[in-house]
Amino acid sequence: MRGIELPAVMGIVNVTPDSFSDGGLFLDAGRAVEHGLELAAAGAAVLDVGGESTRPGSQPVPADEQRRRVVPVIRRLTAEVPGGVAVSVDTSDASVAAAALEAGATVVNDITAGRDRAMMPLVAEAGAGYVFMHMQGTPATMQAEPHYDDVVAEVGAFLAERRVAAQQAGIAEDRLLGDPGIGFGKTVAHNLALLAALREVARLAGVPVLVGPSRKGFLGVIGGGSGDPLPVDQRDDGTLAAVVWALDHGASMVRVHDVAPAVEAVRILQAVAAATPTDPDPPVSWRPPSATMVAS
Ligand code: PMM
Repeated sequence: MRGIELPAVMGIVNVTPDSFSDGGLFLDAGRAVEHGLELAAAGAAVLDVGGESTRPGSQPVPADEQRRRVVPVIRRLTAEVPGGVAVSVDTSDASVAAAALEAGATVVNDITAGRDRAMMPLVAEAGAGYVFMHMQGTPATMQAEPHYDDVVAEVGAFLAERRVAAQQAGIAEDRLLGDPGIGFGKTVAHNLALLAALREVARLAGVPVLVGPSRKGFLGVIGGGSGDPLPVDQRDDGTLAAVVWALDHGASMVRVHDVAPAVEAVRILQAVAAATPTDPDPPVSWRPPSATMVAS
């Protein structure tokens, strides 16, 4: 896999009839490719091609149908993006991952972090990149009653354990990205706790972290204030807020539908960081004058 400078933006190309925010839009391979080319032109470093919706309540898509959806799109994207772009396949099925790698993908994005026992050995053998994500339950049931005693510690420990498993399977550490799995078996409060403690999650994971807040339900709930939750098509501003927060609190990659604003956010955060002086003599305390001092 070609090295990717971090932080970076992963653009979402869902070749599905029912993904929660763009279901049906890009089911046709030609339209999916066109969309992927647009995301690459907008600055995506990785294009994540998926043939199975994982929205809450969704049922698994058979492997042959996933392959039918993603393989032609991956083949064309890897051939047609000027200058090349890394393509990942969003699947938890090793046979789909194998076909995608064969078609030119160089990364596997596995939302189950290796529940298919063939997945990690396959990725190791191919020398591919591997995104492994935390999820409580399965997409069909995960939002029924998510429960954690300490969501940050539990998700962090899971990612640490899966990182070790990936390394033991032979995947090089510098090809791994961990993902706390925003919205996958998590309440609004769980998602917020994970974002708030993202640096700690990354520390526990022991590898760079990818975050995928794009258009997810918690943004609708919070963005809507005390009124109704915002519908999916009104969550892009909230997504950008979450992206900026994540990038500024330890995320190395963000997975989004709307790539251009996230790329702009990366540029601006990097420019501000580069301009931030390192103060040789920082103030150690500040005591506003008391009322009596001001009077005298
Ligand atoms: N979210 C979705 C699908 N795949 N993969 C990773 N690594 N992280 C995520 O947060 C994630 C994912 C669901 O969103 P979509 O249906 O809009 O793609």
